Amino acid sequence: MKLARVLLPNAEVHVALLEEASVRVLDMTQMDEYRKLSDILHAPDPAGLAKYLVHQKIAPVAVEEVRFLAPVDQQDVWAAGVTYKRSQQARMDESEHGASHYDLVYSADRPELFYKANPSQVVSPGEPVRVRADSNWSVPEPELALMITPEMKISGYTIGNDMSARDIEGENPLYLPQAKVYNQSCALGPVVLLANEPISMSETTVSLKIERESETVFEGETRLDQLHRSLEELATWLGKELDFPNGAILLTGTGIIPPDQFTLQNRDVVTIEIAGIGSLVNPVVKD
Ligand code: DO4
Ligand code: MG
Repeated sequence: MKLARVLLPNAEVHVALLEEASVRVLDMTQMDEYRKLSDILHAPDPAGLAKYLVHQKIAPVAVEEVRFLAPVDQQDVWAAGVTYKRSQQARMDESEHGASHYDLVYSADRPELFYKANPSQVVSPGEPVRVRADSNWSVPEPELALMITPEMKISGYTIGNDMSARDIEGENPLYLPQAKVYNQSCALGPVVLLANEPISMSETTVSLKIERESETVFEGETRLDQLHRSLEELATWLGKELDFPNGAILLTGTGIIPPDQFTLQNRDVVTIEIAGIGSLVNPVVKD
């Protein structure tokens, strides 16, 4: 089952359940404790609750008529790094001084986890992601994102774009927060696939397409089984010694990196597709 935050043609924002070609609005006025998408995601049985909350007085709305919004309420967004071999190699190549850190963290017990965004830095599908004005080498990072409850349980999956300035990070690993955290540096959506059924790591593909003036300038694909750590392991490490009363969203790392000579340009269009979840499409802005 898939849930989403949607903007309806009447300009109202609702939580909705996705059906084949339409969405069903949920009645979030019935129970005080369930007002937001994250309230449902943090409930013991999100799928059962969502079915129960389907609004009986609002007819299904065609998918083409709604705009999907980033599925984030008050959660902080975190990210894991160097979880795929491809990422380990790319970091070592781009790094001027700190290559061995990436090598070590790939196989260490403790993963690399970093703060990525608060909800105000996250953009929705269709909204522009940004390249920093002081970066000349930036890429999108297509990542499976975990929706995590305050008890650190994975309740759903969405698609994330961990926009990254490779030149800033490469100059000095201590610049990582500036390479990763800035306005419009993270896109999420369009929907949350509930985790009541486990995601197939061996069958789920992640793909990235970058278009420039309607021409494809980069395409790549990986599979979740190329991820070097389990999803539960990443969520557990995030929750060690840190509470998330509003839940958290955790990007799980990238397994696709364009060649070193590639950088995003103003007006490029980034499409990230994760099989079984959907496609996250964002234009790029660089000013
Ligand atoms: O170590 C830098 C960040 C790596 C990252 O974001 C990734 O592997 O996805
Ligand atoms: Mg990343």
